[in-house]
Amino acid sequence: MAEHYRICSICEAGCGLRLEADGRRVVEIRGNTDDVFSQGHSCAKGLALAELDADPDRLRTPLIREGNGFREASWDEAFRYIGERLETVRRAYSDQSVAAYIGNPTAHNVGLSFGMSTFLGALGTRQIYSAGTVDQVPKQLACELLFGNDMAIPVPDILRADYVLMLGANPVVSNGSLWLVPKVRDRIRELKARGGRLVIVDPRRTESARLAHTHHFIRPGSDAWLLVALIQRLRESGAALPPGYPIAGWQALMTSLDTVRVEDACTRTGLALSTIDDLARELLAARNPVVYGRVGTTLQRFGTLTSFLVEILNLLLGALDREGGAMFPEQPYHMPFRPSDGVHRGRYASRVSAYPEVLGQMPVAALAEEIDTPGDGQVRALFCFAGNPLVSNPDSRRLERALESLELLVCVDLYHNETSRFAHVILPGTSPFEEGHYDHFLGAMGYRNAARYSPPVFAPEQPDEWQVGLSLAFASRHGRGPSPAELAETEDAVVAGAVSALIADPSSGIHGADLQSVMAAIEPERGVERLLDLGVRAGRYGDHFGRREGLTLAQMAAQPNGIDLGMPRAGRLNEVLQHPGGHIDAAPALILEDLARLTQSLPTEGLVLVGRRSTRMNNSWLRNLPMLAGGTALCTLHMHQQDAAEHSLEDGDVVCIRSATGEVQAPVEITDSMMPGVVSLPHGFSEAQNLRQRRTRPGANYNVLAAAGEVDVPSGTSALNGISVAVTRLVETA
Ligand SMILES: Nc1nc2c(c(=O)[nH]1)N[C@H]1C(S)=C(S)[C@@H](COP(=O)(O)OP(=O)(O)OC[C@H]3O[C@@H](n4cnc5c(=O)[nH]c(N)nc54)[C@H](O)[C@@H]3O)O[C@H]1N2
Ligand SMILES: Nc1nc2c(c(=O)[nH]1)N[C@H]1C(S)=C(S)[C@@H](COP(=O)(O)OP(=O)(O)OC[C@H]3O[C@@H](n4cnc5c(=O)[nH]c(N)nc54)[C@H](O)[C@@H]3O)O[C@H]1N2
Ligand code: SF4
Ligand SMILES: [Mo]
Repeated sequence: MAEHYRICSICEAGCGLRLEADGRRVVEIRGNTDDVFSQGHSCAKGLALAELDADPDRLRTPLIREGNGFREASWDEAFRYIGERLETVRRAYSDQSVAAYIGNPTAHNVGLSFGMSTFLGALGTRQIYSAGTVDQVPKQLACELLFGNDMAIPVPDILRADYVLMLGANPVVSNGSLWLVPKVRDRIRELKARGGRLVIVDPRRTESARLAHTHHFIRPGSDAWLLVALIQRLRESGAALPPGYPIAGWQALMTSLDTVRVEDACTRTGLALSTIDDLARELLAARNPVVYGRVGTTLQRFGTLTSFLVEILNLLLGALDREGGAMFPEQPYHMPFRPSDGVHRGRYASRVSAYPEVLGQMPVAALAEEIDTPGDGQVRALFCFAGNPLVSNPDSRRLERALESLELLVCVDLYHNETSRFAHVILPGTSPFEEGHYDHFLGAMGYRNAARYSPPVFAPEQPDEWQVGLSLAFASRHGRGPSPAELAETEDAVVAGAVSALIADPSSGIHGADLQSVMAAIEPERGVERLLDLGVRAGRYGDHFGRREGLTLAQMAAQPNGIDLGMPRAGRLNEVLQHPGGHIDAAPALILEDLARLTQSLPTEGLVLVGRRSTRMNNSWLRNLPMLAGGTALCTLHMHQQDAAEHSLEDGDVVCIRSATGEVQAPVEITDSMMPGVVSLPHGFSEAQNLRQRRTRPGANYNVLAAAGEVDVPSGTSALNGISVAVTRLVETA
């Protein structure tokens, strides 16, 4: 038996795990109690990683479509097939007829993420889509507008806060999002033990709400009304923007907000005036208040405006960039900021519905129509990296027909999923135990700062995902996969490019260094680890290649429990602000315009649908592992007793849920945890069979109900929460 350490790569909590292995087989997994960041935390999903690793249904060989099925193929054959088809499509149409979709796990897989980026660079297409526009892009756009920096995302300092107002987030189940907070239950208990309060605003009394001091129901999509009302009430009570924030447009924003009537906020949110007054009073009285919003505030009609107002409220409370407030944590890896050359939105638009580009991508709301609408620039080929858009994106039925019509669909995935039923080639991803792990994308969003890296537990039995990305980049140029020497050459060129970029970057620790000596210094690391070593050593805690004492990747690898880097530092605004004037922009035109859209919008009528997550799934995957069967992973429609009575429904009745876009079926679960008038269905399920995941549990695909055209206008992000639905009984209970 051998003991190994591994950071779980499934979600943002990044739990440190301790594995017992018998040769190549992991026989036991436990949370690592010595981990400086996660302190022993783990959930059922992390513990099921051994099952995932050993799962016979996990893909291990490339598959090529043949008739109605797939046949196994060699990597060489798969890359040649892809290279040739890609060439045919580009010749027949154009570079813009090739699209890519970036799925959520790429954010937790540094090899895949960096390899894929090289490939996307080689493609040169603007048709780039990602799970971001069914997730966090509104928050990133809000930060881009405010700070000129979409990656400057404030995080609640839960260890020092004494009042946390949380909108549309359920960290007890999700383990935090754009906020790395393993063991959140303990953090909430500690907050309460020191006399602090967690207040949750959510149309469902969630698992987190049960631990909170107070919970308030809110009508879906109406958080912006509440936030404006709170800002008004606070100002009426004498609160003013604390001095010291470099800010432009504050007064202009306040004048615009004054057009909203607090009484209207009550009608829209369903909150009593006295509740809003109480919240305002409590926020004002708190010493260290902080406001945080997540999926419920981004995946809705006013995602950008709501995310923006969360930070405006944090500013008014003096919480932004202050201890106990909404802070900007740091990570070892040097993540270069985007150039501060204006807001990265609307520099071009999508072909069919003219959705503005957002942070270099197209909203997924445009994906199906870009594929199924003929004309110049029509998408004919799609590369899908660790994603399952057929289940996670809106209007699944239309997207299904669109995917079926593609001339080339390539999926890189651990499993055969709903989307890859229509693939021409499926390339298997590496088992999590066969790749190194470092949270490069989200590392600067921790509840405290830490340096943590896991090397691969086992040597990969196939090309790792970094190599797959580089090989695809090679195939897109040469029509075939690379030889080992060509792969090494491609890798060297990519690494040299990254070194040059850091040398040219004044914010990196190796600004102006010599290319050859840096290349030589990172030479001992291989694969994507070479890039990680580079980024760590050039970063905030790095050794700057001998310019000072500091971290290297090897040092991090030598500390399997991680290295604690302390509490987030206050006063980082000047570092993160990227607007040319070095100020916060409180009144961007996009936000002022959207405020008008809010006040002119009509309330949603009738029953309204929102989503929920289960501890035993991660979005659409992990539905197949025996350890994760049962429990809370049930695809039921949660409904309040009052609504059930009005619809003559009983617990367990199978209902048809109908929206303007589609219909699905699910059993009803009557519960007082729902706000009357709001029903909840988890996302991630589907009815599809034949997925080569023999044990997958079927269920209703939520996103069949979601209209592609319903978006948060500034960001194009899909409004997947707050869908008007009709619910009718389908089958009598037995
Ligand atoms: N209605 C509704 N829809 C939603 C949401 C919601 O709340 N409600 N949430 C949205 C959110 S927040 C997100 S992030 C998206 C997610 O949307 P997607 O990213 O499109 O979908 P996932 O279900 O995360 O699928 C991930 C796929 O990656 C594969 N995979 C996992 N790990 C790896 C790996 O290391 N390598 C490779 N190659 N493949 C891997 C899995 O097998 C799975 O097939 O869904 C969104 N959709
Ligand atoms: N177990 C598990 N963990 C996960 C995932 C998973 O699928 N399963 N997914 C991971 C991913 S990709 C992400 S992005 C995170 C998401 O992390 P969270 O945002 O914490 O997760 P959700 O559970 O979707 O919480 C959203 C909440 O918003 C509420 N809500 C819906 N509409 C509204 C609204 O209009 N206003 C308000 N105030 N609330 C609303 C819902 O009822 C729900 O409770 O979780 C991550 N962690
Ligand atoms: S909470 Fe669960 S899925 Fe998330 S990192 Fe920890 S063990 Fe993995
Ligand atoms: Mo997500």
